[in-house]
Amino acid sequence: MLILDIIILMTKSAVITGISGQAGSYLAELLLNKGYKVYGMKRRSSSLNTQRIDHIFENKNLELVYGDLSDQSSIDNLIINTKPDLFFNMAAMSHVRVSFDIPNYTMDVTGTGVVRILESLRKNSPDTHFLQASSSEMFGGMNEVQDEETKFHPRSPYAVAKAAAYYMVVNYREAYNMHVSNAICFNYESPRRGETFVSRKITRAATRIKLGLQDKLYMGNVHAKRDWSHAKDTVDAMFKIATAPTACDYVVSSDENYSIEQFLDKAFSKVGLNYKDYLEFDEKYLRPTEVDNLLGNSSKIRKALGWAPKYTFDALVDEMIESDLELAGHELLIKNNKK
Ligand code: G4F
Repeated sequence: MLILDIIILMTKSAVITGISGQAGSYLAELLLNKGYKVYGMKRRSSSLNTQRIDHIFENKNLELVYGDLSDQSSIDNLIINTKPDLFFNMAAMSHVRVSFDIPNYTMDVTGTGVVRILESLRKNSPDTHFLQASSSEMFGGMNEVQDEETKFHPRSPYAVAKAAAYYMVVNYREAYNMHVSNAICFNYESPRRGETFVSRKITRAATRIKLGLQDKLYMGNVHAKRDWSHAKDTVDAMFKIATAPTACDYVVSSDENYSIEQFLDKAFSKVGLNYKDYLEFDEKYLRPTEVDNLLGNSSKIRKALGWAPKYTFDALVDEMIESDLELAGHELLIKNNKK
């Protein structure tokens, strides 16, 4: 056997669905740095949506494969062809507000999509360790500190789909003794966060307003509270869960929460502005049922797997503002050059 063949046989491999998303891209970096061969599943789209992984595109250990959680054959092919050591499901229709407009699609992708993966793993690669990116949205209306014992009370089609997927993971673990786990992730943010989620919407607006590119910021309910982490800390927890000796479900949170208003205050203050001078209410951003208060207790993963977040809330907002100031600066340059 050639040395190259031995190296290939020894190299661990991982599949990431949703690799072009915020968390998928950080997870890909983490796994490549640890020497994994990474297969990223991405959806076909006529417009380019790989900006978050462009910087690792040339890495010979990264391979992108077209697939979709609504398409069983693409999942089967990926699993049969790769038989990965680890499988991370980061793909979903992940926008809570939008899930009220497209509930069937949300259920199919965010809920049933997970059944498709689990069934395929059971039949084709039962020793693969599987990690489901579950969501704190499943706690929904539970207005208490939330941990692994807290009851679910989902308040959106998205949260219902995530809860169904969560229980499916638990069932496959119990029924087939597979290494399948849930990371119950509270909100995770970063400069790579999509611009329609509240944190990035705020940091984009604060920096664009600062540079005169925008006048107002239209938002919905700013009184809800969220427990925010940096996406890098969250994917670090996911890796620890997937590679732990025993499969289990863990809350992944910062254990602190802040209202959207506090986020606004912090972000605008960092660029020397008062958010109250720019904030306008628009009811189109309200949800038929809101989740008022998310606050995690992550002591289980801290004790069992030694995980702890590295970023504070302040450092997270700082990094987002810094990055969006640079982006707004580019926008301004382009705008001025067009004149
Ligand atoms: O940023 P958001 O859209 O995130 P949400 O709904 O908490 O969900 C995110 O976190 C979950 C984990 O807990 C994930 F599972 C999920 O996929 C997603 O990543 O909204 C946060 C809060 C909500 O209370 C919302 O009503 O901000 C409030 N909000 C107020 N105005 C707004 C706006 N949200 C958005 N997106 N846009 C607004 O203009």
